[in-house]
Amino acid sequence: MASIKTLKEIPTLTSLYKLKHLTPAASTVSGASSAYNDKICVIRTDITKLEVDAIVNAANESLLGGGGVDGAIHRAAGEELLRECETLDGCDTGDAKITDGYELPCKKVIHTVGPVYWRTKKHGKHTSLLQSCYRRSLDLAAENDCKSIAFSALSTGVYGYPSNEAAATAIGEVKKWLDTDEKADKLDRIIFCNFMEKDEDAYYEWLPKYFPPTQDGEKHSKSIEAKENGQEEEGTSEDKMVDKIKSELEVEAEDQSKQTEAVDASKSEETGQMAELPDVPTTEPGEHGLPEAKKLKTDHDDQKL
Ligand code: AR6
Repeated sequence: MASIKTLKEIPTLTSLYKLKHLTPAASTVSGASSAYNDKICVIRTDITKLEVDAIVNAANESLLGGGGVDGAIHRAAGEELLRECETLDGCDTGDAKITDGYELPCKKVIHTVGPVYWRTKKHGKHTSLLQSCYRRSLDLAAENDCKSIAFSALSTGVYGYPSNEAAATAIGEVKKWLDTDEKADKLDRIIFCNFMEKDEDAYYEWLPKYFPPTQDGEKHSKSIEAKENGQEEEGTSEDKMVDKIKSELEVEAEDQSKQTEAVDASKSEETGQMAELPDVPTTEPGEHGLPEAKKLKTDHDDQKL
């Protein structure tokens, strides 16, 4: 069962570059910057276990719960969340609304409604609607004094948005938001919380294109490499923090390798509602120990969910 993760246990891009889990991209997008590498995080875990200020739910227009991450959030938050959602009068696709977190470890839940891919693509609206979900959620977090926000991979489950396209859009919009006015100062951490390997892969591909490592990060990578080669050197407190995350991730990866139970990839609770459903996780979150950092060791790469 996944345990509660505090901010300290969620690695930033800076840490991931130092650990060499994240590798620099061959080419970057125009305007790429490492300025936010201490703010942006990526993790693969159950979002209901994150002790952050706000988590972002991939809801539907009714806001009255559903399957996927929405179902997991409602189950973990308890009945009171539904009671508050009933007062909100639904939510348009591309918009977002905020509630308390109730029994969740986070303070607030931001409910946003992502686009149904194949329906909105017909009208060329899929990208702008997904961008709007990220922008509105970030605005709501900032307006409500939330300093840390964790996004689920909006629309990539039942709503069928291809993971690669969704990750590029999400990362691009977050960067644009951070680059606007003084908005970057309003949030300390923005976490991309994935659940499926396909989404994690997409983020690992796109994050380095928007947020490349710094020169300093490269220097740290070399110092870790030197340590691994037995060349001891005085460790800074930052190095110690990286070492701590590294050993935690190694334990988790080891647990994962021992785990024989496969994730039940049966259809979501909404299969009756939508045709051509993509492969979405429906296992009760926490029933299986998803690895928080599959990227730690390549010997797990063939271990598909
Ligand atoms: N923690 C983090 N991510 C999760 C979790 C979890 N516990 N469970 C699933 N995901 P989906 P959508 C990921 O289908 O595509 C609901 O029924 C999942 O792997 O939850 O926006 C709503 O009520 C995927 O990457 O949301 C709507 O009707 C991501 O969450 C509809 O589904 C989103 O998958 C919304 O569809």
